[in-house]
Amino acid sequence: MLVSHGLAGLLAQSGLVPRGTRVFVFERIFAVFLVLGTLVGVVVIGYMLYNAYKYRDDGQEPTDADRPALGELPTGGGKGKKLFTSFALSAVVVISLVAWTYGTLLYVEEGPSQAESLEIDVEGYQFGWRFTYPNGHVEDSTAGGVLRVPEDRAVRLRVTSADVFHNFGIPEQKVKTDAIPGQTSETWFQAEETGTYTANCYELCGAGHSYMTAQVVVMEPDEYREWYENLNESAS
Ligand SMILES: [Cu+2]
Repeated sequence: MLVSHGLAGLLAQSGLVPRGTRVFVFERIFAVFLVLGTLVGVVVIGYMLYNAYKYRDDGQEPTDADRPALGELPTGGGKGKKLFTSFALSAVVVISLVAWTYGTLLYVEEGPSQAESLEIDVEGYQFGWRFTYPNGHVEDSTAGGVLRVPEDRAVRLRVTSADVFHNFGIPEQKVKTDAIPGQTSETWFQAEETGTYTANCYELCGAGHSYMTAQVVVMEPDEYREWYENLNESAS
């Protein structure tokens, strides 16, 4: 654990770990796995086809020299060099991928600092979502309320539930976390574009589960500030 933490720390400093919104980070992870997976696939399948062709049936009877003797380990040619090289290469690829993904996900888990983010409490209930802003303003999805957030600003969500297990997620923002009664799960996201997104419940929670959606409206920062300040005035 200590070793992997140290490794992750080193990776974080090296600049190899992608930093940005969740959407950016998860897209980067997908791209890295896709490219490496394709590369490994091409090498493995290519080498297999090459050997299938090289050692194809030429119509001749195999001689005893072609067969391994009893107790002899097939070395794969080159006195085990090939075997060792392929094993070492796979180990390097797998270990680097694990370390890199671990470092990247540590960053995603941690998220931006509290000082620079907007905190919103999210409470799930059968069957809707309640959003509470720092000034005490409440938006309730079953009463037509929406989750309003500013563009380009980190939003920290403190998610809980009033009754049964729910799970809050906004697929377009690559954010999803448990909503459990008596417990608070923290997560974050940062929307890069204004627009309307949909939040869903991802834990089968009863007959109205599939209707347990909420709109997420990402606004221009100025527009958002105006909306938020007007709330303050009408509340006081
Ligand atoms: Cu639910």
